[in-house]
Formats: sequence, C-alpha cells, structure tokens
Amino acid sequence: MKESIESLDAVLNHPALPANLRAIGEKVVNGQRITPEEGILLYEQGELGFLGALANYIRERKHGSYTYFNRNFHIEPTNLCVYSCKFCSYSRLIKQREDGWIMTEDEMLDMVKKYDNKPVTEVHLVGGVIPQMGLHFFASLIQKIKTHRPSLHVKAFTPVEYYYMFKKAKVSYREGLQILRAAGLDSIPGGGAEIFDEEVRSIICGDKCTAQEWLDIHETAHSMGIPSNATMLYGHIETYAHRIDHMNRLRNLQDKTGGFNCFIPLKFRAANNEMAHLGEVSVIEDLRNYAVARIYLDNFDHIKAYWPMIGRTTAQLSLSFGVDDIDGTVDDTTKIYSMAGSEEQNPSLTTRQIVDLIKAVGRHPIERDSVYNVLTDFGTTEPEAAIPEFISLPVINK
Ligand code: V47
Ligand code: SF4
Repeated sequence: MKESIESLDAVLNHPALPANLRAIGEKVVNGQRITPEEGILLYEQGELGFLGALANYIRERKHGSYTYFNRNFHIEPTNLCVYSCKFCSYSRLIKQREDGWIMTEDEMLDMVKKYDNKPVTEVHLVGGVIPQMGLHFFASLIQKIKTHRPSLHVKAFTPVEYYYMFKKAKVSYREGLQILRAAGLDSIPGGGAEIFDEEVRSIICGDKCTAQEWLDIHETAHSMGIPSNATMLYGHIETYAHRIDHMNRLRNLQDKTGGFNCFIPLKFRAANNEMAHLGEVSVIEDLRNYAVARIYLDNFDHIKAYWPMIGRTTAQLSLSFGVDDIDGTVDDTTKIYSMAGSEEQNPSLTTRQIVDLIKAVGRHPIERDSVYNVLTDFGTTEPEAAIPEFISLPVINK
C-alpha cells in the first residue's frame, strides 16, 4: 500500500498532469465519487500510467495485495440459440443444428459427478436459449445437482435465459426466481449485459432482452437475497460514453440494492462471428478499461479479469490496474471464448498454476467461495496441502 500511495503522489504531482485529471485524482484519494463526465474524461485523456496508479491505489485500499480466485467448472447445456447476437461465435441457430449440441439432464449430472472427490466449490451453468430447456427442466436439473452435492454453489443463467423461460412458463420474474431458488439456485452470473445503450444494443443484439429487463431481473434477484455479477462487452462499436452509461446504470442499481458481487469487463473477441471485421482493441486499452472500471464503480467490491477470455498474461498485468479477482480454475469446461478466438484454447488451470500465476506478479493468492468468503490463504498454504471445502480461515490481516 505504501508503494501505491508513493507512486500515486508522484503521478498527481507531476507538473505535466493536466489540472482536470489532477482534480479527479484528488477526488479518488479523498474517497469521493466521480461523475459520468469525469469518467468519460478519464477514458479520453487518462494515460495508462495515470489510470493504473489511481486504480491500483483503490484496489490496494480495498484489498491490499489479495487476489481472489475460486475452484469452479462450467456446464454449457446447449449452444443452440433462438437469438442471433452478432458478436457471438458460440451459438448455432436452431436450423444449423448439426453443428450444435444439446446435453441431456443425465449428461449434465454426469459432468457434476466427474468432480466427486475434487475440491471444486462452484458450477457455472449458462448456454444458448431454446424452448426445449425451460424453467421446469432447469429447476429439476438444479435440484438434482444439489441433491448429489449440496455444498456445490450453483451460479446459473443470465436474464437473457430467465426472460425467455419465465415468459414461456407464464410466471413473473419473482415467481420464476422463487422456483429456481427453491430448487437450489444460489447466485446469478453477469452475462447478457453487453452494452446497455439502446441504440448499440439494437445493432449488436437487438432480439434478446432489453437493458431494462436485464436490470429489472437483477434487481428482483437482489431483493430476494440472490446475489449476482455484472459484465460489460467492450471494444466493438461502442463509444467511451456508452461504457460510462453502462457502468452508471450498474452503479445506480448497486446503490439501491448492494446485490452485485463483482464487475467483469469482457473484451470483444473477433474470431468466427458477424462482427469479426471490427478487429480487437489493444492490451493497453484492456488495461485502461479495467482501471476506469475500478475508479468509476466505487460501490463494487471486486473487479474481475476473466482469464479464459483475456489470456493469462493480460490477467496478470490487470492485477496492477484495479483487478483483484481472476475467476477460477475452469477446467476446460467452457467453449464461449475459445470459439471466439481467445488465446486460451483449452482453458484449464490447476490450483498450483493459478496460485503461481498470482504469486509471479507479487500478489497474494486467496481462494474464495462464490460470495467472496475466504476459504484458503495460499500466501501461507501450499496448494497440495489444502482441502478447501474443509478449511475455513475467515479472518486474515491484509
Ligand atoms: O453475455 C459472447 C460474452 C458473455 C463474445 O459472472 C463474448 O462470473 C467477447 O458473462 N467476445 C457470457 N465476449 C459469459 C459471462 C461470464 C463469463 C465468466 C464469468 C462470469 C461470471 C460471466 O460472454 C455474454 C457475452 O457478453 N461473449 N461472445 C465474444 N465474441
Ligand atoms: Fe444466444 Fe447468448 Fe450467443 Fe446471444 S450471446 S446468440 S443469447 S448464446
């Protein structure tokens, strides 16, 4: 923390720093919230070193060097989808069924059973949207997962899937979420948010749930005590003002509910989709974006870099630009990013690898559960020695 204060002091007192950026820096040091206009200014004028010093200061004020991860795996029930988001490399329209997969309930339960005796704590369940897989199909699946392994945290479905399945089952958001929670749903992942701006949204994914429907479903979940994450798909046709508008809507909802665990910027990856001609933004832009997110979202505890999408090296760099979480071991169970051209073609890390990756950039690895309770302090425990479901270290000096 001492180093981050010193480097921030040096940056803020640099004679070449424009007065408007220094004023924003001083607000951050004083713990004051920045305005949307100031957020846009940071994107337009903030250099990487300046943004990084500010974001790292906030990150270390909140978490010290702690860097969180969990042990998880994904189930993607199908890649068939009734929607046709232009950025999606993963889905196949129902009419192109030969390229797609639909897992049966038994196949998905077998996946869960494959992890018997392995120390995973979370299953992330998300995929395409099809009429055959509705509310009661998924309630039954979740219930069977929980019966088999009650301690496994089920983080499942985005408002895109919820909106479709609830409408089809003729239930309200609250009734639908109640049915799934009774079956064992624990939390909601951040997907489907893309960019909230209505005009951009209508171009890149005009046929799925609207921004307001996404926000309303998360708000309903929070009011029922179901926590969730939030994402933002950046680096395509959106402007900096659209990114700030997106984060502003999230910041407002978080003020109201406090139900978001973390914010996950998702870089648009350009392989095999209808927006491929746009190409991809640079790693510098990725780091600037993490930093502005950390500065803007003062009421979010955690900023996550999702390493299967961004790659291990950028995930390591991001830890100096406001990020304090790099998701989980994943175990090669997601196809969304490898199909979109991520450098991680078979995303899987052992606990040893994820711990080493974090330590290699001078950070302190902490295994968390899905709601950020500390499970194991890997700054002091060797990975081979830990059996995380049975170790609990709730109080640690940062
Ligand atoms: O909503 C799809 C994105 C999201 C592409 O909550 C793409 O812990 C980039 O939300 N380039 C789904 N992104 C994944 C997601 C997620 C992932 C990891 C952890 C969590 C969490 C949530 O993937 C979609 C969309 O925004 N996406 N295609 C693409 N070509
Ligand atoms: Fe379907 Fe999701 Fe792909 Fe959109 S991003 S086409 S909703 S699978």
